[in-house]
Amino acid sequence: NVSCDSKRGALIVLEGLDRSGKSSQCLKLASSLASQGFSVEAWRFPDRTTAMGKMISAYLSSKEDMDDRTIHLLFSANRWEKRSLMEAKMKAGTSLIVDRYSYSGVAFSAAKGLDLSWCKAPEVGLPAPDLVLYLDIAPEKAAERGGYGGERYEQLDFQRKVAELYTALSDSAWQIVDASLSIDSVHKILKELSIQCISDCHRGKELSFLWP
Ligand code: FDM
Ligand code: MG
Repeated sequence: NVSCDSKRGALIVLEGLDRSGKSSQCLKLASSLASQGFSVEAWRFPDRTTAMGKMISAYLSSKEDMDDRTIHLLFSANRWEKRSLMEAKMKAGTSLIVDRYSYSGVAFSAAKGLDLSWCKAPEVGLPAPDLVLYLDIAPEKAAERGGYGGERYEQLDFQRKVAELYTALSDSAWQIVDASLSIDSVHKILKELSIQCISDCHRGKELSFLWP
C-alpha cells in the first residue's frame, strides 16, 4: 500500500519553563498514543547520553563552566547530531514527542543577554516541529511546585526572562496550553492536539525546516 508507506510521522515538541510539567506530560502523551496504536517515541533535548550531551550535563550541574556562546553551540550541535535519526524516524512513520527543542536553545541563551538572531542562526535547517505544545505557567507558580532541582538556570528571575523570550519565539505551530490545569486535563488537551497533528502529517503535510 503506497499511501501507507509514505505516511510520515510528526515532530511534536513540548516547551515551557522548568516545573511546567513537560517531562511528565511528554512521557504520558507518548505512552497513551502508543497504547492507541500510534507509532511514537519520546525524545528529549539535551540528549545527555552522547559525548556532547555529557559535556552539557556537566555544565548544567555546574561541574564545568563554559563560555555562553560555546555552550549555546553545544546545545545546538546536540540537536544536529540527532537530525538524521529524527528525519529517518519520521520518514519511516514514527512520530516524535520531544521534551524541549530549539526554542529552549534560543530562549535560555538569549535570557543571558545573547543576541536573539545570533542564537537562532545555528538552528537554521533543523526539522521544524509540526506542533509546539507550550505549557504555559506563571514563573512564580512553577517555582512553588516542589522547588527546582538545583541545576543551572533554575532560578525565578532567570525563568521570568526565559518566559518573555518564549513569547517572542511563538509562531503558527504553537499551541499555548494552560499548565496550571490538572495533569489529566492538560494531558487530554495535548493528546487531542497531537492526534490532529499526526493525522495531518499522515495525510501528506510536508516536513518544514527552521525557522518557518
Ligand atoms: N536548555 C535546554 C538550554 O539552555 N538550551 C537548550 O538547547 C536546551 C534543549 O537546559 F534549563 C536548558 C533548559 C534547562 C536545561 O533541561 C536542561 P532539562 O529539561 O531540565 O533536562
Ligand atoms: Mg531541568
